Amino acid sequence: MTKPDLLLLASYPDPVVSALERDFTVHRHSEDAIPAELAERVRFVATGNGSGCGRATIEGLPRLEIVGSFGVGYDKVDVAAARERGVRVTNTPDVLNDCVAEVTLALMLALCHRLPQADRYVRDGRWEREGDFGLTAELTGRRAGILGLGRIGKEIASRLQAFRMEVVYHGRNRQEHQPYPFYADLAEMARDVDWLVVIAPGSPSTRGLVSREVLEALGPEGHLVNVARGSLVDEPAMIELLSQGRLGGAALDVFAQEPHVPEELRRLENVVLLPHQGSATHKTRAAMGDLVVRNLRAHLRGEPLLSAVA
Ligand code: NAP
Ligand code: 8YV
Repeated sequence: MTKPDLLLLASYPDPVVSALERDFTVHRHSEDAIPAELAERVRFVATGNGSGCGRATIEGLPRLEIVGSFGVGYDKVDVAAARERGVRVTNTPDVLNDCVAEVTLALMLALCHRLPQADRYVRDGRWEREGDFGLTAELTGRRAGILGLGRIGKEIASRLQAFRMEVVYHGRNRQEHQPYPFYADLAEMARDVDWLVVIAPGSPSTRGLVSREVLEALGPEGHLVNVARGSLVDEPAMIELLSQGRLGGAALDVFAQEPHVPEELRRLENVVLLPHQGSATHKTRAAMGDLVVRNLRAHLRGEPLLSAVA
């Protein structure tokens, strides 16, 4: 029996492509180079992992039924365009919560204890030549404010508590049954915390939420952690304030124009920078890939989707 065509718009790990190939004939193309004859007949799209599926693509695939996206954040998929056409969209929630929470703590520990600098100090032979590295700060007893106490935010919160940090949070809604104090105003929370941890979705409603005002409220003793999306933070203001010592430090996994990271930011000593590694472990990426495949396969078989956003 012929397998249905699937348009793969992203770079997927090889085992995930192999799993897709069990049920589909996989065609790899970028959004701007989809062959016309394939566009006419394709019903399945797989994307994510840095790629998206924009309105023009959705509107250019007349038989499209479903877009499976690799990642919990689906800000590069035009969900409104999909809904208008009755196209289903799936993402990969939950399977990456532990990994992203772990990387968040790793970033915070690295920034606080200056681990990258201390490692470089040993490698460069400076310990032997110049003596001790110097003293750093610690997380214990400090207060962290979480912007976005969702699936991942809650896992971060419990790990911060294991470090005996005080946790508060901001979101659009106060959540019942959460032990953490809620702030309705983000700038007010930023003023009151030592660490601001950003883990809300990238969307029109969160764009620029971590504004100059919020960063100034966080202040010279404050630290920003962004594991969400670069779009949430006013990046030029952040770089300016970090350079002037008006923001204490930043630990960043995500940036406004990935993979571009501004030179000025890369030169700063009070930052730790990761290349969007939040979910990048063998175990978690395999689980994410598996969920993409199971969603697409479920649709093919007329079964309920496992994690639909549209
Ligand atoms: P989630 O469960 O949907 O949680 C999102 C949280 O953000 C909710 O608590 C929500 O609370 C809050 N929120 C949404 N819109 C908001 C707004 N306009 N203002 C303030 N708070 C808002 O999502 P998740 O699974 O935890 O994932 C969160 C995001 O992390 C993803 O969308 C993705 O962008 C990012 N992420 C990054 C990596 C990485 O590799 N760095 C990995 C995974 C995920 P309210 O509804 O009460 O506002
Ligand atoms: C991944 C992510 O980097 O799930 C998300 O929203 O940002 C990360 O898990 C990405 O989606 C796949 O590379």
